[in-house]
Amino acid sequence: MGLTLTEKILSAHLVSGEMIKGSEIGIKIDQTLTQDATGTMAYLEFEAMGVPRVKTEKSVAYIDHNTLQSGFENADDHRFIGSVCKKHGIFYSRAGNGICHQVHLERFGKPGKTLIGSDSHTPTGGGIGMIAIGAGGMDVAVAMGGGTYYITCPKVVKINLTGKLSPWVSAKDVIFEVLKRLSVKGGVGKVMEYTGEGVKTLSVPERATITNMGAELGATTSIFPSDEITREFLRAQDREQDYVPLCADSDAVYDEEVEINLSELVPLAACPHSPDNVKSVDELGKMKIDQVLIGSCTNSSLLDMLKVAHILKGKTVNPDVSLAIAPGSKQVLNMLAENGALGIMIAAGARILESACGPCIGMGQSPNSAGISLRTFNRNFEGRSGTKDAKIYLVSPETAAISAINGYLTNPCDMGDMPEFVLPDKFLINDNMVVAPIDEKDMESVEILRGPNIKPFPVSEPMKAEITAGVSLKVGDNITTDHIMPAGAKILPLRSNIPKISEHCFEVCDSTFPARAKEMGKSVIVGGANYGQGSSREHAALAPLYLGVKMVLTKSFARIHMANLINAGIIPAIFKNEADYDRIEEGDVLEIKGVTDSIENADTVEIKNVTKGFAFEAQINLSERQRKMLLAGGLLNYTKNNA
Ligand code: MIC
Ligand code: SF4
Repeated sequence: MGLTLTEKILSAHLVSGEMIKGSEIGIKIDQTLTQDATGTMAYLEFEAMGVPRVKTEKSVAYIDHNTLQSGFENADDHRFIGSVCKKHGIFYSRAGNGICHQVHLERFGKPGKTLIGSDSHTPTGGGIGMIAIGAGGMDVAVAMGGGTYYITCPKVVKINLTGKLSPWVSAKDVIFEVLKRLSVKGGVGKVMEYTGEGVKTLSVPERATITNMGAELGATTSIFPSDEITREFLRAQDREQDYVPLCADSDAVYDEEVEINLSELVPLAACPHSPDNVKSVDELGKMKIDQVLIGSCTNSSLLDMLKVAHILKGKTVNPDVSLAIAPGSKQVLNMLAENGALGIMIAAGARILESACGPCIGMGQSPNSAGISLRTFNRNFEGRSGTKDAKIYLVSPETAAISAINGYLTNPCDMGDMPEFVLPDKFLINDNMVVAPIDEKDMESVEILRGPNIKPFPVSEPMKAEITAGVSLKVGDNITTDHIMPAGAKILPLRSNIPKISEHCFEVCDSTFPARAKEMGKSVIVGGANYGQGSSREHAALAPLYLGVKMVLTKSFARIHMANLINAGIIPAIFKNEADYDRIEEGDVLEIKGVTDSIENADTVEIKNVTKGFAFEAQINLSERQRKMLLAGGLLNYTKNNA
């Protein structure tokens, strides 16, 4: 029986477990990446492990999220991360060099390698045939120290591409189509593997747009084969030596199959407030818009920007619209400056932003009240833009650019013929903003520079035999980590300070939660299905931990968040009977006896609702290792116990 590409790479990196779908496997990690909003915590955790030099083939720290610097906090974090890099053998991509996923694809990713990153869009690397997975900071810290990374051995979904995209239809529309069909929880426990004749019609940046936004499916990752197009891309990046041809066996067996005929796709948009709320641009009609933002790790490649410049050429941004553009990397921005495309954008009236995440994570450019904003980004969760009542529509760069000119949502296909956009034979290569690791002998004397906002992270205690705790919060389905631990310009600077940031925990749902949870001392959060979808931020587990949350009880969890809860020592429990969700209210007192026994030996725990006077069961379907971790009080205690 032939193997899928996913199975080939995973089994080549397997260090524990067996390749049995649904069981836990441990894999060796070749590369890691961090960004600054999750990086400070990840490096504090790495320091706590006491490993002098990273043991990966390559670890890179990017500064791209917290670049607004409205106070000293972010700059202090950058300085801290820079000094950790110097001391521990990590490449340091300075602020201004670009968004982690874009730069990693350009300069560091390698087909066939494994990469984990403390950012959920790490699967961008699947665009060049990597197994690239988003993870919590603590998992990345362990991998940097040479430790194994654990995942559930995924099912593999074949996404068979046929045909060819019509002019002005974009890679973004491909992933919208997948999201429309599978939903934001359709990918949990699965890898999306793209194959078929249509693959060779897509360039590397287009493939990367698709794998990047596969994160929105909840998938473990997404991957394309590494083929001649990958070779061309790497050659143009002066990295042909990193190329290896990789694909699935012709008789590979997949768990599920999805057919997409690229020729049949039309421009699509994800409507508020979820990336899977997909409609066609035509269906939405000529909606008047207030803002257009082009950029983010999904759509900020040179190819995207060249298309945008072509559309803007000789035009002026509509007087009722604000258009801002953030090229994804210094390489992209520099090339746009050299080939004249940047001049075209400026002349049209675009507001050029630095190469960073910026408005994608609410760092500036919040829309006006009830504003309608078209964005080429990957997430449109409520409030993420910084304006609670804004309506965010996710669209392709082509749709965004033409709409910015017209002032209303426009189908780019109305533009008629499309010129051929080709990637250059050679990208502009200048890695001067990446600080390489220093000589091993000089590393020890490096001083770590800590700012006053950098506080120690909370560590859980070993699990107690009995938990009696009140329900401090009850929420519904599809709660994102942007609900649990919001980002944005005001809160992101607190990422290194868990006591402070926890005051904003669940602010979007119920601003009284932090005080209540603290007052209760110990508490349980009750949630619906797909709890914790979205980002990899472990702050969404560390802040609840700090506030005394002992268990999160839901209908189901998103992958990264569930791992982060276990790493933090919080029990992720799932209602055995979903109807019990309706029988619990905020304020109810829950009693769980024999917690340690159940975690050690059973797949369920019995929970008594003392207030309402009934008992019910919750599942704790965990691996041996996860059970031990919970008993020890989280990954750090567990690692120390085992050292
Ligand atoms: C996001 O897009 O939500 C982020 C900000 O990049 C997060 C990471 C974070 O919260 O720092 C992610 O995707 O993991
Ligand atoms: Fe940055 Fe946005 Fe990409 Fe997250 S999704 S890494 S915030 S650009």
